[in-house]
Amino acid sequence: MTPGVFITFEGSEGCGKTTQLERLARRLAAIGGAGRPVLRLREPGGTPLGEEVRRLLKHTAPGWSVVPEAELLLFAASRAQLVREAVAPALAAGQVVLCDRFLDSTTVYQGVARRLEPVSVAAINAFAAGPLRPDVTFLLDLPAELAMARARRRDQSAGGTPDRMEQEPMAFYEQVRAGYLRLAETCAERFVTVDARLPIDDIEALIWTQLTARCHGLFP
Ligand code: Z5A
Repeated sequence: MTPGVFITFEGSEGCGKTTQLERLARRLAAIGGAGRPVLRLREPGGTPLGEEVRRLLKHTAPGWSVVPEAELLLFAASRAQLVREAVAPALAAGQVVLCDRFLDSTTVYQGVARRLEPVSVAAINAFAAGPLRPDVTFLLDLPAELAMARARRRDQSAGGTPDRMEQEPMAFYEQVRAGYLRLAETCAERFVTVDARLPIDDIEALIWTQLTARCHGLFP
């Protein structure tokens, strides 16, 4: 483990990552982070440059095309900045870093669902993130239709419309889900897969139990 603790949340759009990241941040705040400051980040984004890349990726001007290769490199650019500007310094200072998505998203969305060559995706991930990997990754697993329905309900109640990444056919999100489940099996030492159909409170409790067990007494 790094001096700090790096925790990431993964899963399809609408699976509840942000909800659980916020719940975990609150729990940690309630115990004063067990003496460690808590930093909340998201991908794409998390730095001024990354937030600009996020805007480009999600709200591409009408009529623009974004080829999968360009999309991959934009996600990687945001991550390269985030790792060096925010994640690595925070971990070196012993902080707890909570990140809404990280390089597993690229492995699955660009490598599996967009069908880019996995070897190239892995090489670009390695270039962007260097050797940094999360200590624990919570995968919130939800059938694609349920996940999209949740995301749609949330967008409608906030008066928003689907962004560029939310307009793929259902088969795309089914591939995302299958890709994540395979990746979690391959990297079983750091992945915790959670049934995201459970009530929010139950998922929160489960994540806390898993985290405290895995971090060997770091958090009481
Ligand atoms: N992407 C990529 O392709 N490659 C990459 O390398 C990276 C990202 C880093 C980022 O979108 C997009 O970029 C994403 C992947 C791609 N695109 N897609 N598709 P984003 O950051 O805007 O959004 P997101 O990360 O996909 O997730 P989200 O929409 O913010 O959803 P969420 O955080 O997982 O869910 P939530 O907001 O916490 O919950 C959604 C709703 O469900 C909300 O109303 C909650 O109250 C409700 N909810 C949450 N949990 C529950 C439970 N347990 N039961 C019932 N209802 C619940």
